[in-house]
Amino acid sequence: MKTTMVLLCLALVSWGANAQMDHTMKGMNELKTKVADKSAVPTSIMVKHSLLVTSIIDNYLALKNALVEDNSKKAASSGKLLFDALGKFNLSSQSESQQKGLKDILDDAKENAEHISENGDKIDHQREHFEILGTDIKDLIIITGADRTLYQVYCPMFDNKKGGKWLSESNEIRNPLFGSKMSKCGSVTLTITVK
Ligand SMILES: [Cu+2]
Repeated sequence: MKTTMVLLCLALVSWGANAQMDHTMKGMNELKTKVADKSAVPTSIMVKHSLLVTSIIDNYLALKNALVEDNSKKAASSGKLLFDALGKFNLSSQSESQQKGLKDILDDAKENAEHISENGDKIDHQREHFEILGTDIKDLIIITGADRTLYQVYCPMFDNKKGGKWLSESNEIRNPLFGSKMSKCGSVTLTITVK
């Protein structure tokens, strides 16, 4: 079963790549080169160094690893710790022009973390909120900076093949959106490095 799922996942990844190729065949050569480059090299961005989000990243990654292990109780307790860490973020440490955007991101992240903490018996529900949370945390660290290298990983199978992303401390794939059901589904789409 596991092997079938992994193969299905791989098949979809290559189907996606083929669809992209078909599209570019009809398009201009310039576009073709662009897409080819994109698929060959994962994009990377560099953010400033900051210790302001250390406990947010720590607890996000603990939550992620609990979901990798299919441990919904641990995910709930990490979700609570993450909720608290998000609440402690000092907005006044940031420039005034960034505070409004940051507040929106933090509010959204807190709501997702709260739902995860309150649904220790519903791992699928936790995973839905966790997927959205990954984008919040990425958006947050692009503004605030980070204290370590992070990888954004994409699995095309999540949510009836709409796909889903998360952040990881490692480029080795361990899938928190499916856990042991499809632990190897995913590929690094973005590397976030620290200046
Ligand atoms: Cu919910």
